[in-house]
Amino acid sequence: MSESIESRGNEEGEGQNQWAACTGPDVRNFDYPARGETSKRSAMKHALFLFASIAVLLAPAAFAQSRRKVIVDEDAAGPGGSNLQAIMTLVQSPAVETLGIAVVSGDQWRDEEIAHILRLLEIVGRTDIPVLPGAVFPLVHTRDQALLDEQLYGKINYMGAWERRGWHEPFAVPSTAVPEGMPTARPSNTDAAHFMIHMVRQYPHQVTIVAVGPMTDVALALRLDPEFAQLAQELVFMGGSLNPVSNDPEWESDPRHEFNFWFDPEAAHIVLSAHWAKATGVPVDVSIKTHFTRVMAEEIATSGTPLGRYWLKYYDADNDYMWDELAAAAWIDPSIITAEKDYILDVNIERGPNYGDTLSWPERDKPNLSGTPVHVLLDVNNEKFDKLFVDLMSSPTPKEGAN
Ligand SMILES: [Ca+2]
Repeated sequence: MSESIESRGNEEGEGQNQWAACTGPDVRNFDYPARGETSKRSAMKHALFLFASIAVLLAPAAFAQSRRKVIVDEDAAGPGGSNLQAIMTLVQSPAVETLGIAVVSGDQWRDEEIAHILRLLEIVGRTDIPVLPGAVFPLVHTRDQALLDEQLYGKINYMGAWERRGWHEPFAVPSTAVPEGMPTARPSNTDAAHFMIHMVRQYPHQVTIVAVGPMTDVALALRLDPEFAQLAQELVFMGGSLNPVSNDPEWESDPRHEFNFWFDPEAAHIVLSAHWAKATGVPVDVSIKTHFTRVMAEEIATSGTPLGRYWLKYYDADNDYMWDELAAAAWIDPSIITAEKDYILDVNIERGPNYGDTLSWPERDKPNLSGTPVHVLLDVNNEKFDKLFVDLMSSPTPKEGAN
């Protein structure tokens, strides 16, 4: 048998989960309280946290406690590209504690994506950060439905894992699809939704969820734990499209079509209908104002780090929008954003030509049943954003325990 891992199933879910047979200890001990125990547990945790904080004040590592906690949920296709660059924007920041990296199907199937992010974590020496397998399939949407819709309503310009070009089965990880080399590191035994729930309960109101792929995992967490949205500090997502100014054919016939929402419309509807403590969205409108240039890749590579060499090696001028990096960077430094507006957002889940399209209303026009107003980011200071990104990627990767 070659290095390729044989196909183990089909889209209907038959076959074996590539990462399900992983063995070894979980990276976190779970202690999941029943509903109603949250406030008691929070009070106890608060007391413990206070005690720990005082102890830390006396310790030289006091700075470590001030780092902002994040879980990134990403469709981590690679090698290189926006998904992995966004994850590393968070991992590279000394001000951020990346609790875990959840991986969901979207741009590629989940198992191939897991291979890409694990290999990258090996390259930068951060395999201590848990990688959590998320949803392989959207809640309702299927590839067969998308192919049928294409016949009925016209060409769909981008289908991610469902593309005909480069197609492989969901649970296959062909070595040809992972040219950077197959990882030896393994993902966590814990799934993405349970990990996120556990973390927001362990650190109530302190964990930001950066959801920069389809929203399947976040929707599952919301359905499993009705307090999830309120216990998270903030939701930051890349998704949706309002009125993008672009000649790109992806939005020419349908400017409200955006991939993350369209791949799993029902999940996005669940997430946007939830009552978050705070929600921030990065739509296509502002994403397409950003470009990762070869000059930037070459500048990062002069740092001489393995990460710098990796970005330059896998630089792709045909996919240069910095979709997800912008979401991560704007959370780290909101001053890179120059225009934003609150909208109520939702997704069209009616079957038909506009299935998966973005719906939006300003506050004054909102429907009665609606979720949290979303701070929608609409413009960016490119010079400041590019500098932040290049500086982060040119820096040494924070060591284990420091991020
Ligand atoms: Ca993504």
